[in-house]
Amino acid sequence: MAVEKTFVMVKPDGVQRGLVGEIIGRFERKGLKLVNAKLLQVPETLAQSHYAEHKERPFFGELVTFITSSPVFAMVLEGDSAISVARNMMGKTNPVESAPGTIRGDYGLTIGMNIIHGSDSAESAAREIELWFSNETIAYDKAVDVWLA
Ligand code: RTP
Ligand code: MG
Repeated sequence: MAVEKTFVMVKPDGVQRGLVGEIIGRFERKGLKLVNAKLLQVPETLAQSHYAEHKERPFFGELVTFITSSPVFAMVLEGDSAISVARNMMGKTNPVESAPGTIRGDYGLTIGMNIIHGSDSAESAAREIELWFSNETIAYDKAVDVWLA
């Protein structure tokens, strides 16, 4: 298993509903490590760059309006297979189809407000960590927690 970094963001609906702590707690208990995090109001240009792959889709305008509507909580998580582990914990894009036990399955009901974003591949993770955090992450001293993954 390879140690990976992934970009995860609690969307405006998740922040407004007070789910940031619950979501961070789930990832921490799973064993993923926070290596950067911030609460921010997303500028329109950042939202458009982040969702550039969807710019021709009919929901693109709504998506950018939603993501820029109120603060999001952005973070970088690190751990073994972090990208797929985080995606599995989030559940499917449509919360109606997400299994109970996943974040979207437990807390969401509509595709437009599905609480959380997570990088979908190694390429996306690299692009998004650069875009949101200029690649700045904490490198923990492994000697202090040698028994943790
Ligand atoms: P995300 O990028 O937010 O992590 O979500 P995802 O990979 O599971 O889904 P993706 O296909 O990348 O879609 C990005 C976001 O666009 C919204 N969406 N709306 N109205 C619609 O049919 C529709 N389809 C997608 C969702 O909020 C989705 O998370
Ligand atoms: Mg996506």
